[in-house]
Amino acid sequence: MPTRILVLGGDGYLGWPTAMAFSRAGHRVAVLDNFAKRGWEHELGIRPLVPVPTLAERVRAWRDVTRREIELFVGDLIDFDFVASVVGQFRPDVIVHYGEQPSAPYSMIDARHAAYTQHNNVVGTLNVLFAIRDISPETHLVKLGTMGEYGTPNLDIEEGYLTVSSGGRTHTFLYPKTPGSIYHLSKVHDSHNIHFATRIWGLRATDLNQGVVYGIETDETALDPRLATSFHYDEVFGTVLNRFCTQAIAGVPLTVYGRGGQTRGYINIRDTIQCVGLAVANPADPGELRVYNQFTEQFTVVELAERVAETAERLGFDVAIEHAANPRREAESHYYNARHSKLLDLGLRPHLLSGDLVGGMLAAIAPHRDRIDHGAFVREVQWVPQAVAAPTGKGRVPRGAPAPARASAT
Ligand code: USQ
Repeated sequence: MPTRILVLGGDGYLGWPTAMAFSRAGHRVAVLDNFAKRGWEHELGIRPLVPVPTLAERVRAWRDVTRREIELFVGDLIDFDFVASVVGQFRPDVIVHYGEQPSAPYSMIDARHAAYTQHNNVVGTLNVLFAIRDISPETHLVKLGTMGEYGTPNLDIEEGYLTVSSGGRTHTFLYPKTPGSIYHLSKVHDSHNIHFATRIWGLRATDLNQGVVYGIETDETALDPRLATSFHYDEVFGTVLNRFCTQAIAGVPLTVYGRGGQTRGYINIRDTIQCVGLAVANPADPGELRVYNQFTEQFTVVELAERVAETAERLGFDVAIEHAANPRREAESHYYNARHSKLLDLGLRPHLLSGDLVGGMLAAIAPHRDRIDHGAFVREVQWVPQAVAAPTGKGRVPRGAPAPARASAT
């Protein structure tokens, strides 16, 4: 019997490829979205590199190409009645939850964007938890968390939990979190709420603490140009390797922020799909919050820039690396050793960042070179605006930032 899988944020960079992969594997799949990400794009004056048809068009294209159906629910996770009605109607065995505002810079624009991000993400997830509790308590929640929840502590990062001994007694806690943005904090709050729901209500959940994702293609997006995913290279929604590859094709310097010793876990988009598949195939028990650290390799930002530059130069591009002033407040040189063995134990077969892989990304980006907006690379969102550093200054008004688009899923 195919599993019934509901993908929240099914219009997004990861949600859409995940939905297609589950559908192709024979599961019954529904996507839910409120198209908030498309609103944020309008708000900031940015667009994905590759044209992305509407979600309804992509669902139709999927039917044309594969003869498979993906069901579509349009609405907002902030609206509990809507969430409850979808859970009641679709009766998912699994909910894969990508339906959040996913950008650290977006959350740091100003007070409104910070409050919006936390309200949207935390309340949306709370509504999902209550809908599962009240309507479908056997449903397994697979929630996309982030490695950034942990921050960069000066000790090894365990996979979810830390056992502490004090005064002759021992207890295991969720690993302490010291994140570096309001967005990452929203995911920390989610993790605590999900932990509560498993401890107090006996729900089953898996929290995937994912590293920085890169990549433009999956097996399913490659089937037809209409199935492309929303690939961003701009300052707000573009993750660093996607930005560096696009900068290399655009012929502008790769923007390493500060000294570039910031170390993070990285994962290919194809491996995101594998990992979510492994989490779905190995459900948590009732009352359990299972936590996986979902990345495959650690790099500093400088190492990433050098890898991209090396491959791009081999392919005939002229690439410079710029050490730009860091708009963020983060350690630029630090200890980092995060465990990530549980998904490997379940059978993850990583696509590692080889020269060929970078070359493949550059080749996929190159045909869209004329669509690259050089203005989108610009750094404007400051973690500590000058107006804050100087006590007499006034609050900074960010470029074209009206009220954030209402709603939730990406
Ligand atoms: N960075 C640069 N130059 C750039 C862009 C970024 O040096 O042009 C640096 C940042 O300062 C940071 C690192 O690269 O040290 C990663 O930045 P990022 O923008 O790729 O990733 P981040 O803001 O941490 O967020 C992204 C996703 C988020 C996810 C997170 C995973 O947007 O949804 O949760 O990666 S993690 O970083 O492990 O928390």
